[in-house]
Order: sequence, then C-alpha cells, then structure tokens
Amino acid sequence: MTTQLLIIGKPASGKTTFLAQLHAKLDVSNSALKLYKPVDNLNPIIEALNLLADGQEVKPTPSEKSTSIMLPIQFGDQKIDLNCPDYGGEQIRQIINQREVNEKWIESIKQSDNWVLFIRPTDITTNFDLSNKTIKPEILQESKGTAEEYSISDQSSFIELLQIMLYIKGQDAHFKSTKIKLTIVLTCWDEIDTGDTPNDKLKECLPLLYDFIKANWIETKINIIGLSSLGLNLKEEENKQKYREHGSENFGFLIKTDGLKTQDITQLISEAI
Ligand SMILES: Nc1nc2c(ncn2[C@@H]2O[C@H](COP(=O)(O)OP(=O)(O)O)[C@@H](O)[C@H]2O)c(=O)[nH]1
Ligand SMILES: [Mg+2]
Repeated sequence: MTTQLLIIGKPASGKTTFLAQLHAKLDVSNSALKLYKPVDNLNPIIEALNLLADGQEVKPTPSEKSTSIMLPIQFGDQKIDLNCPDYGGEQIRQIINQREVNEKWIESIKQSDNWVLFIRPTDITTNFDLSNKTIKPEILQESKGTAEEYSISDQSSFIELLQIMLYIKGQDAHFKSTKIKLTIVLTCWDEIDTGDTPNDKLKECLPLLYDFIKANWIETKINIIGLSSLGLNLKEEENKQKYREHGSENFGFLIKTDGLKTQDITQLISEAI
C-alpha cells in the first residue's frame, strides 16, 4: 500500500526548498531514497535545484501559478507519495478565511492519514486577537470593529486549518485523533537554533496551537521537528560560495522528535509516516 504524505504550509514556509533538497538526495548513489515512477511535474523542482546549485535561494511560487508537486518515493520497501499542494497565492489563507476547501484539497485531505504542517517560526504574525490579548475598551470604541486588529493571528489560523481538516476527515471532536499522524515541522531552523528542542520552541512561540494539538491528538501520533533544508543562510556570499563548491545536497539538517540532530533530512519522511 502506498502511504499518502500531505505536506501543507503557508507560502514561503520552505516547502519547495525541502522538496528540491530531498530530490537532490535521489541522485546520490546508494541513497535509500528512490522514485518508484516518473514525476509528473518536475519543473518547479528542477528550477529550484538549478538555483540552489548556484547558491541562490528558491524563488517563491508566483501567485497566479499553482504548482502541486507530487514525489512518488520508494523508501526501503515502502512506497510513499509526497503530496504538496504548493499554491503561490493565498490559498491556505483563503481556506481559513472563507472556509472554502476546493475539490482537490478535499481529495488530498481525505486520502491522507499523515499530515505534515510546515511552519516558519521567524515568519509568524501575532495579530491582535482574542487569543493573545483582551481588547482594551478604548481601542474597541475607536476602531468600531473594522480595524485590522480583528484579523486572525497565524496561531489561530493554524488551529482553524487543522480543525477544518479534521472535519473533512470526519473526526469526532469529542475524541483525540488516533488515526492521523501529525508532524509539525518548524522550518528554517538555522535561523532559530538556540539549543531548544522543537517541542519547547513550538510551545514558546505558538502556545495555543501547542495546546490544541496536545488536546486533539494522542501522544504517539504527534511529531514536532526542526528542519533546515538549506543548513545555512543563503543571503551571505560566503555561504553561496560553499553551495557552488560542495553542491546543495551536502547541506541541511533535521532535529528529530527525540531532539537528536541529523544531517539526513530524508529522515523527515520516516518520522512522518
Ligand atoms: N535560512 C533558511 N532559509 C530557508 C530555508 N528553507 C527555505 N528558506 C528560504 O525561505 C524562502 C521560502 O522558501 P520556499 O521553499 O520557496 O517556500 P514555499 O513557498 O513554502 O515553497 C526562500 O527564500 C528560501 O530560500 C532554510 O532551511 N533556511
Ligand atoms: Mg513554493
């Protein structure tokens, strides 16, 4: 049976970079990772790999394009479809704000029991909302309810997204989920590498989301990991040079659920299935 791994995340959370770096490992001999059939739409990954080979950052998916990427991976004797609906636009936001999930998304959510949520901690907005503050009466009076203080924070939007997904899956909200495995991936870990475990980092920067997943999933079905697909910051010339000299596939690391660091980012898959 083929495992369907669904990778989701807001634009610029590092999805394409991860898939490209993962694909780079396929070309390395004696890798445990192989493709079991040709990839339908390899263009976004090839584009990304070409940029990385030159030490440049992956370009964000343009808003008018939707590039769903599917990597059919053979990992040991297991077949795993890595399904990443990567929409340049605001599709994830749209799902949350309008509670509208298109057919393709519903299909992917229904088919998958392994969800991987990419979150970039350095890109989290904490808007003024009821989940983080109590509204001061003077602000309430001034704004008359139209100000952007009332827009939903990232933290609430991730919870909302998971709730919508659980609903589509038919999960009874009275019970903890025992079927779906949820992996929260904190991306660009090189930017926030302070020695904390990914678990503690999530608790610190998104406490409400942390409580939500602990309340809705059984312990053994939650993973919280740290990922740096690049391994370093490609904005610095010195690092770009390293990429050109050694090849992008030699960079990147993962902090696994147990807190252990590994240079092998393919282990994200074995953790998530
Ligand atoms: N420092 C750092 N930047 C990263 C890493 N992964 C991705 N990025 C940057 O984050 C930005 C968005 O990445 P991208 O893969 O396009 O995100 P996507 O929109 O989710 O596909 C790009 O500028 C990447 O170079 C990482 O591991 N470390
Ligand atoms: Mg992308």
